[in-house]
Amino acid sequence: MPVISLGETPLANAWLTPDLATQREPRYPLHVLRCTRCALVQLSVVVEPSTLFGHYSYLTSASRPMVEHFGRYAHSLSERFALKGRLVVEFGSNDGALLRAFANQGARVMGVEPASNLAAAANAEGLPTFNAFFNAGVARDIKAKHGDAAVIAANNVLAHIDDLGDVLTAVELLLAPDGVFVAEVPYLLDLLEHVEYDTIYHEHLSYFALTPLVRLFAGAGLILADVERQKVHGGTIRVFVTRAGQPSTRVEAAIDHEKQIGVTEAGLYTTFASRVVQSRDALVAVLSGQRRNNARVVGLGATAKSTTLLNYCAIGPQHLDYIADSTHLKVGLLSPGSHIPIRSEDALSQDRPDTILLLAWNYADQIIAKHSDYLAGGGRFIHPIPLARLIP
Ligand code: JHZ
Repeated sequence: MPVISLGETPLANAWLTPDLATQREPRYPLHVLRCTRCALVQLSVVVEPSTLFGHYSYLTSASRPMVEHFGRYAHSLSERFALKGRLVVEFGSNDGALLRAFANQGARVMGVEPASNLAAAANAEGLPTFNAFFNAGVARDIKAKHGDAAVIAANNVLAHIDDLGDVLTAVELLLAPDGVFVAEVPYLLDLLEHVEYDTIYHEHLSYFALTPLVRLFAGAGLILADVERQKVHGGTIRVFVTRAGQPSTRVEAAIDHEKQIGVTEAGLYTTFASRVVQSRDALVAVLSGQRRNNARVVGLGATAKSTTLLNYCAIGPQHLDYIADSTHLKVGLLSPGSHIPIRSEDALSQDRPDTILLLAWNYADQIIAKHSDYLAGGGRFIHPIPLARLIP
C-alpha cells in the first residue's frame, strides 16, 4: 500500500562539483510503500548499491555526538559480553569510528566496508577493514583467518540492504555459538511520530518497526532477544539477536505497543502523510518570513536528510547562502538538486549569518551548545522538524 510520495529526488549523498551544476542530475522516484501484513515499510525502487556506496562522503567521525555514542556503545557491550581479546566484526563500518571504540575496550576488531575511500582510511589508521559488501564469502574468509565473532555489529546499514536474507546467512555463518548480532536501525515509530520524513531517501530501502524485524530474524533461525531505544538519528532501536534464548519482556512490550498503536493499519500512515505536508508548508513559511525581513540564512549540516528536505520543499540558493559542514570531503561541493554551496563549519564563526537552518536537527542540542556564542550574539536557529520553529 502507498504511504507517501516525496517526488523525484537526486541521490542523497550525490554532492557535486560546481562544474557539473549545469548538467542534469539523475533523479529517482521517492515513493514509500508498506506491507499490510507485516508492517515493513519500504521504498518502491532499489538503486544499484555500488552507485550509492562505492565511494562515500559521510564520515561517522565528523559528527562528535556519533563518536561519543559509539564510545558508550562499545563500553556497554564490552561490560555485558566480556569482549576483551574476542573478535568484534562490524559491517558497514564506515571510517572505523565504532571499531576504534571496541579496540579501545581491548577487543580484536575487523571491519567490512564497501566504500573504497573509507576502507582505505580505516586501514591506514590500523583498523583492519575488508573493502567489500558483507556476504557469505566474506564471512567464511574472516572465520577462516580470525575465528568466529563474539559480536557482529551493524549500525545504520540494515536499512541500506536489499537482500537481507543473504546478509543474515553471512551473520549466521560467522557468529560464535554464544555470539550476539547487534544492529541499530532508525525506528519507524519515531519517524512517524516526529514527522522525520527527511530521513526517507534512496539509501534507506526499509523503515523498521520491531514487528517485521522479529519475523526477519526468525526466518534466519535467529532470535530477537532484546531491544533498547537510543536517541541518535532522531530515534533508533538497538536490537540484540542471538542463536538461542527467549525474547525479553522489553521485546514483548514493544511488540504489544506496536499492535496497540496500529502499526499494520492505515490510520497511522495517513496521519503521517498529512503531517509531512504541514511540516513542509511551515518550513517554507518560516523561510519566506526570513527573506521578507532580509535575514541572511545558511544551513548547518550537509546531511543525507537535507537532500530530501531541500528538494521536497524546493529550498535553494535563494533561501540559503550556503550549508556549513564539518566533513572535509563535502566542503567545496554543491548540494544534490538544490545546488547550494557547502562551506566549512569553521566559516560560521567569522560569517555570523542572521539565522541557521538546522539540517542536522538530530544533533540540535549539541550544535546549539557548540554555537552558544552565536546565539548569545543575537543569532537564531530554525529547527525544521516536525513543525519549523525559530530558536529563540
Ligand atoms: P547525520 C547518515 O545520514 C548517513 P545523515 C547514513 N546514510 C545513514 O544511514 C544515516 O546517517 C542514519 C555534519 N555536522 O549524522 C557532519 C556538522 O557539520 O545527521 C555530517 O555531514 N557539525 C549512513 O547524513 C552531518 O552534519 C556538527 O556539529 O543525514 C551529519 O549527518 C555535527 C554534529 C555534524 O546523518
